[in-house]
Amino acid sequence: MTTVLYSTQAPTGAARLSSLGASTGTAGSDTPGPIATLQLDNPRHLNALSRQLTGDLVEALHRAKRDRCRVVVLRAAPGVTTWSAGHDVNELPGDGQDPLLWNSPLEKLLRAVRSAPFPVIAAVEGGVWGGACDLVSACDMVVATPGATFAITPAKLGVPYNAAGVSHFLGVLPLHVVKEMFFTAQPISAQRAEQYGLVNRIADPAHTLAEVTTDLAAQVARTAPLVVQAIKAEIAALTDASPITPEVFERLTALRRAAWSSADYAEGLASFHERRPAHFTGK
Ligand code: KGA
Repeated sequence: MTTVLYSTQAPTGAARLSSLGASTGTAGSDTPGPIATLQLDNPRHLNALSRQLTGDLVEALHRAKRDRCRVVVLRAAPGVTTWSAGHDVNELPGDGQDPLLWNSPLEKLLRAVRSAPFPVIAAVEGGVWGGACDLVSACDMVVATPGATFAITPAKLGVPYNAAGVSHFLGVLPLHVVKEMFFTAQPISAQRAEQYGLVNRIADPAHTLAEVTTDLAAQVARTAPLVVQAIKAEIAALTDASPITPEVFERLTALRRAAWSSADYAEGLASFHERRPAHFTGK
């Protein structure tokens, strides 16, 4: 059972969603269209970014590459109130390990989006939480409904976010907004996200999110794919560049280790499971 639906379509054609394993072309054809749509499809778990769902998304991105798609749309089912609840909290380690290791499933997914040879457009409806906000930030463009919200929640859960993740947010949002979002863990509206440049377009009520997103994707699909691929790689290389000395890296790691091995980390996870606010003591 996959947790992602996959389809391709021509810029003017209708999408036909299927489970990831099934063959799919544009409606009425077996030839893949240039626009691939990946739909998060685990509503029972609020599309939490579990090992399975992140793995399915990476596989779907590979498939879009094999299908020679020129642009990918990443969305949830129409009408959801939660686009994704973020990292699957049940899969965060409780045994003194770094919760966000380089090779963790979410990190692999973020790298797959950033290194994909085509633009990935997030089509957002509902709440985007924690690691899902990182995923949306890793996308190349974002279209949102007026009611969409975005929250960066590690400080609410006691999870010391890693420097790579923080740098992703610094790449798409102003400094003080990043600080506000990390330090308060409160959601910001789609309107604020658009004002800051995280969101490219808000779908106005006269058009559906799918229409606005497909219109944007169709424009990308008509441009020169090798140029788009090269420029995406150039932008990634230029925005990834952040000089950190080994000493600074070690200091940041020590600060993070102190957090993930603290009683507060256990308290953050316990508060989530017990559905109560966390009481953090700094120990
Ligand atoms: N991981 C695993 N299960 C989750 C989950 C998550 N991130 N979020 C929600 N669930 C489960 C929840 O335990 C419940 O399970 C079900 O989904 C419905 O949630 O039915 P069960 O077995 O009890 P709920 O809370 O009843 O739904 P709701 O009232 O509609 O509220 C939806 C939201 C999204 C507002 C609420 O569930 C919520 O606040 N979730 C946590 C959001 C969050 O803070 N995510 C960040 C996860 O951490 C993360 O990404 C990292 C790595 N980080 O921040 O550093």
